[in-house]
Amino acid sequence: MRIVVLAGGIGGARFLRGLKQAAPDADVTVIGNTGDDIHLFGLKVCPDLDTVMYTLGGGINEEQGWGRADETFHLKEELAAYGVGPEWFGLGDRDFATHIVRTQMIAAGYPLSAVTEALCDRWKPGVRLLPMTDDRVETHVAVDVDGERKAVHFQEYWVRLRASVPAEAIVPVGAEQSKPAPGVLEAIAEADVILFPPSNPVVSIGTILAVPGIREAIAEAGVPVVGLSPIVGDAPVRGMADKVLAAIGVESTASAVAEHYGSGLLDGWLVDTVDAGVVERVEAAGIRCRAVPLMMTDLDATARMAREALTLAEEVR
Ligand code: GDP
Ligand code: FO1
Ligand code: CA
Repeated sequence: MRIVVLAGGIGGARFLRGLKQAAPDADVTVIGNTGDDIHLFGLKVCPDLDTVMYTLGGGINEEQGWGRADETFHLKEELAAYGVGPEWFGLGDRDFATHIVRTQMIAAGYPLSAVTEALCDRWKPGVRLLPMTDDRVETHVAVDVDGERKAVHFQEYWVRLRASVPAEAIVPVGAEQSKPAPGVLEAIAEADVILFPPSNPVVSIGTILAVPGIREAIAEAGVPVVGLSPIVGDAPVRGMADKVLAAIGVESTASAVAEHYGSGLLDGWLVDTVDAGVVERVEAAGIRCRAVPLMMTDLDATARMAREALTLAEEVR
């Protein structure tokens, strides 16, 4: 079975671990969000691709969900001693090596997709990890700081400001001119099922869908598209997805997110059992819906979620 998964960082990566346990023989292609990418200290950092690669490859800091296990921060401290920041972004020594290799290969002319493949040669994530595009796309957030409107990089909004200032717009800068990376449209066209893990609907999956051609390819693939809600009990399970949903005028409920994707894209939607009350509403929108436990508390629970998603895919096929 060929499965395509659109993934952000932590939510996507943890779900993929469960999917690999649930369907060990499946051929899984992950289309990763690169809108979170940021250039720091002259290096290209791809947080969501790295989170997927480290999580599936066994190098992730499990508690934090991003960055490397056994990490140290000597390089960051030395830079800070020179007054060189930003200090608000925690790049560790081990993680720095990834960004150095990536930046060096890009400077040598390799596209991000080839670089990602090379990095995965080391980590062996057990999935085919493709960036959504080889082109530069950067999510910016229009914020209001003391009555003044300005645009900040998504990482500055998320990590430095902790989404504490009102976001007025979320803009994937460069997306309109970007092209899907090699293999992305082919993987979608050849998929037997397409899954939206419980990733951020706006700045993870929304950004991937903003690459021209990807949304259309999914809608036209003619195979089941099933998603899992990142919103449980009217709030994100972790992070601040409610803030970016508000910025695009979508309520933080499991049903509103399903309706936001819409029946033109989604065939099936899983909500948590605490949200069983919205099943009827989602079905009225033309999307088959089931309420099942959706908390990724451990690998077995996550694998059960993946199995439920694949079962729902069979039902809507
Ligand atoms: P990010 O790039 O690191 O923010 O990760 P993603 O975009 O892939 O996923 C973020 C989303 O994962 C958040 O909106 C969370 O609500 C969701 N999430 C995290 N853990 C869980 C969980 O155990 N269950 C569900 N249903 N969603 C989760
Ligand atoms: N998230 C944080 O909340 N604080 C950090 O200092 C931080 C550093 C960081 C470094 C590398 C990396 O791959 C990810 C990192 N993240 C950090 C996570 C990440 O940038 C965001 O949580 C996601 O992009 C949000 O979608
Ligand atoms: Ca992310």
